[in-house]
Amino acid sequence: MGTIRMDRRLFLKTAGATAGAVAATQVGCFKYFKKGRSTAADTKEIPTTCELCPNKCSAIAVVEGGFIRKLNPNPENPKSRDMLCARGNAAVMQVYDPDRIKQPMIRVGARGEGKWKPVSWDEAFDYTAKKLAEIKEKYGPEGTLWASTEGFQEKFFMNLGQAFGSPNIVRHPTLCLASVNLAYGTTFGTVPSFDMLNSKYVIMSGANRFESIITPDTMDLIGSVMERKAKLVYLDPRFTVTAAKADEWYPIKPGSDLAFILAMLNVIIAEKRYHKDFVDTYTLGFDQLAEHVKQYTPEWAEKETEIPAKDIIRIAREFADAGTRALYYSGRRSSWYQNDFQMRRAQAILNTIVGNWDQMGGMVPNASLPKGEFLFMPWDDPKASRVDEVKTNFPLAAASDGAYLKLRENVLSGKPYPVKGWMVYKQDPMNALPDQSKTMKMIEQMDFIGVIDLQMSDMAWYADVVLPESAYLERTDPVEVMPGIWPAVVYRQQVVKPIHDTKPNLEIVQGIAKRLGLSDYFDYTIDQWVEAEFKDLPIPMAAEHMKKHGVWAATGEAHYGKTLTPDHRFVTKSGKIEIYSERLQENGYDPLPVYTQIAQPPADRFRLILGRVGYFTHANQSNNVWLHEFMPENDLWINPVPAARLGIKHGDFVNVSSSVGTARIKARVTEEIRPDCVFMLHGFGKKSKMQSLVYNVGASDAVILETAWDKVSGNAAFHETFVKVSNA
Ligand SMILES: Nc1nc2c(c(=O)[nH]1)N[C@H]1C(S)=C(S)[C@@H](COP(=O)(O)OP(=O)(O)OC[C@H]3O[C@@H](n4cnc5c(=O)[nH]c(N)nc54)[C@H](O)[C@@H]3O)O[C@H]1N2
Ligand SMILES: Nc1nc2c(c(=O)[nH]1)N[C@H]1C(S)=C(S)[C@@H](COP(=O)(O)OP(=O)(O)OC[C@H]3O[C@@H](n4cnc5c(=O)[nH]c(N)nc54)[C@H](O)[C@@H]3O)O[C@H]1N2
Ligand code: SF4
Ligand SMILES: [Mo]
Repeated sequence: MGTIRMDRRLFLKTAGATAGAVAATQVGCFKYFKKGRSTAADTKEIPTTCELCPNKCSAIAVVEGGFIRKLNPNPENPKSRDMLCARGNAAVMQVYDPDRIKQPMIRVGARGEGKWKPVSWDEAFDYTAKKLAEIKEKYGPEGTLWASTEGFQEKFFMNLGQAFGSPNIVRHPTLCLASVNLAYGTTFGTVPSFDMLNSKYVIMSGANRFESIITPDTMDLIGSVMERKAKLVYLDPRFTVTAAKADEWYPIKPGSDLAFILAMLNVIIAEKRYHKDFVDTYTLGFDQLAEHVKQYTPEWAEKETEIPAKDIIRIAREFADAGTRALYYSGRRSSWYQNDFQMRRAQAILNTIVGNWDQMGGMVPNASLPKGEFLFMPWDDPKASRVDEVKTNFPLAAASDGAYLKLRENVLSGKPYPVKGWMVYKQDPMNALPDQSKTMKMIEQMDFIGVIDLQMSDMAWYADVVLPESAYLERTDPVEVMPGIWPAVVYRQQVVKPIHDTKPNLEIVQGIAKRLGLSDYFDYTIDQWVEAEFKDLPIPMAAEHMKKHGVWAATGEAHYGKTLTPDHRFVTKSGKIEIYSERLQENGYDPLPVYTQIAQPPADRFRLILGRVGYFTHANQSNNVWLHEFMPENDLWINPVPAARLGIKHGDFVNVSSSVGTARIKARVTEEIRPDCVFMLHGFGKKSKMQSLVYNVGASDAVILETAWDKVSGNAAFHETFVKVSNA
């Protein structure tokens, strides 16, 4: 089954277009294609950069008669490795989506009633600025919240929040990768890349790379694992596509990966299979580690993980024998459990003791490339401190990103001060945060909500004003450096003119800024910004090159071992790789990863776990007509044993309920999941009627997920919710 799914799901360099031809006729989008039919003479190929997920692959748009006919991968980008995934192909339908927001709109009915007045941009800007100014007058600039997710134009939005004077910029990392970044950062002083292409032995906790696409890791894993140059050991309570392709798959007991890693450390140290020279030269605290892991035997770990001790011992030996070419892959979405930080720290330590740091086939510190900067007028620092009190709650976390779930608690309690305005860019907090009813309460207590999006997300549906951004294929964005083992600079240029009355984010920001008297801070055009960035690229005729190629990467081999000189100072307190962390200890955390068993579901409940498929990004591509065809509705994975006990048959509707909500969804009875868990995909059960394909279809997990976070990083802990399942 995994193989069949794999064929359909992944790397559909052409399948996106094929699927699209069918879907487009079905939903009446065909007019865009017919209207645009033209002769080959006016066919243009314009390089750009995909914005459908965080990877930013390089693409080449084929434009005929002013219409985008298709997107091709751009082979010049070493990060995307000549690949455009199904979503990347379907970006065409982001432009021609009949459900797109086609002009600015102001709410006229009650929030969520769906009554909108189309307005001019002047009216939308006047209204937004008036509301923000009223809040500033009453509560100070800190009474506003600026929430956004990564994207090349995100910086302009954050800059507006800062120029306005708000300390409350909150970004997506504490819903995503904050704990893994903090764990590797604490250990090495930086977050490395993983040289999967050259690795000989890869272990993955979750990190479903054959579906949750991260470039270049996904393609490199195909190169190494599928061609059997590397062995892949995969731990996941579900049988994912990655499990299907792995050499060994263990349906690990959820939340016990730390026990598995600690037992591997135990074996490798007890059998003296670690890299002694590396440990002696570059690390701090190995002796304390050796003492600490004595208690974590494979036999003990077998009880925690349900992975046989003999396999843990064998895997530990094989891993250590692969030496500097062995990798315990970090994963990206580390918003799993309340002890996530320590699980990721243990991975980092395991990688350290086999000496894979800065080695071919190991963890490699990222290389970067220089680029110029546009110098704009700076603003004063905000006077108030953050509403989420990051510095006191999570002293080691990246304060500039905020801590979203703690922030929501504080906004709801009105302490330390009231927040009454919420600006949102490229984010759907209604679906990205757990416990939708809490997010609804937060919405209800806001005096004003403004959303900048392309489509009527659930968040936009509850907003007061909706400011439609042009799709990435309709705009020019800032130049970005993609650090990595093979770093690249990428450029996104306008492929077609906006087909509706939309604007790029910079112009939306400028429209609001002007009315707030903040124009001086945004006194530039996107072309001036981009020209300044081109300036320091170390290539002749940089602007011409980037416009023609869309990407520039240094040629030649990767350079390993740059940090492997005994006098190299790592950016840690001691200047060494910190196996034992005094910094953690000083801040009241365990200096070495200590195992504590996470809460387990009672017999009548299941743990709800999350993940992705290859053809949707988060909650936001399920309404894309080409992608929707792959999965028109989500379902609940449930193992046949508990399903039989509960009288649930494949295809039955079931109610899934937690302490915060209930969702109604179809059951998918499958052996591809452990009996103690259930799984559902994100992006369905939408409240927005302007997401016509997924409005009220399937269910949203955000309704049932409870609020919990990792103690060190503040990252959401999405896998701590227990649910009851019953026939609906
Ligand atoms: N197609 C696609 N690709 C994407 C994205 C997307 O939305 N769609 N999003 C991108 C982003 S922002 C991110 S953060 C990454 C996320 O990518 P990953 O870091 O790979 O994370 P997920 O796919 O969310 O979850 C990984 C797996 O963890 C498993 N799991 C759950 N609990 C446990 C446990 O206790 N132990 C173990 N070992 N496994 C467990 C789940 O079943 C799931 O299959 O993907 C990126 N790539
Ligand atoms: N239940 C649940 N919650 C999760 C996760 C999960 O797996 N399940 N995953 C977590 C993770 S890892 C992450 S990274 C976050 C992601 O959470 P979000 O950032 O909210 O994710 P998206 O759904 O990708 O995007 C939100 C909005 O951006 C809009 N958008 C897309 N492109 C553009 C653009 O060019 N301009 C503008 N203005 N808007 C655009 C989309 O239409 C969509 O409405 O969610 C986290 N929360
Ligand atoms: S992985 Fe797919 S969606 Fe993400 S940037 Fe690359 S092509 Fe676009
Ligand atoms: Mo993420």
